[in-house]
Amino acid sequence: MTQLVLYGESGWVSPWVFHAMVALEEKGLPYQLELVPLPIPADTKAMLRARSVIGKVPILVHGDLWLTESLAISEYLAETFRSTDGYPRLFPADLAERARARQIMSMLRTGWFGLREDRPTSSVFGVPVTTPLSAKGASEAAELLRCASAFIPTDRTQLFETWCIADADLALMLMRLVNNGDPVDDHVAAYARAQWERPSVQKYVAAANAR
Ligand SMILES: N[C@@H](CCC(=O)N[C@@H](CS)C(=O)NCC(=O)O)C(=O)O
Repeated sequence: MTQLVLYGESGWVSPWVFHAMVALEEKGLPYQLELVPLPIPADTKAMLRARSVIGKVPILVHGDLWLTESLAISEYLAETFRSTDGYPRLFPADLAERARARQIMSMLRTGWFGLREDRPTSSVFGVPVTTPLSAKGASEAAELLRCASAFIPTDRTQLFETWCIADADLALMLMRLVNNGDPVDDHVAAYARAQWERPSVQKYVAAANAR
């Protein structure tokens, strides 16, 4: 098999690298990890831009392909290492569920800046913060919890009958609240905690703890 390389970042706080790494882990694919510091030093940035155009991490390297954008990476992995060849799925088989998963991942990639600022990923993968949410953060948290409550069935700890990569992204966003002791409905908190126990997620968490 052509070697897969994942460029990540050495601070272990990127939700986008998290997404790409969980995707590789869930597929059960061997890959080499290359870590760059954030902000990316100018010479490394120039090298990455020369190869991937967008010099940001995550970058997946597969043969001649240098691919950025977390969603493009998971879709590439899903379409290259297919379930029909025995690889676990990343996206739901059902078209409506797949559309819903993409809707959620897209929603999580736009906005939420107040919540991100108040509850950065360093407070999920590192030390929790104790400062109260700002007005903007609180309003975004309420909207996130409204959406999550509607999307997550009360009798399940995943979005659909089978796990999908949107579960990892949604759980990470929710952990910004759960891990910092902000109020979260029981069934939504149970969902986030259950997702957090997945071996693919724990692989990232363990690496973050070891940094
Ligand atoms: N939309 C991109 C976001 C990638 C991104 O912003 N990566 C950040 C780390 S979290 C980065 O590489 N920053 C370095 C820089 O901007 O120079 C994705 O989904 O992968």
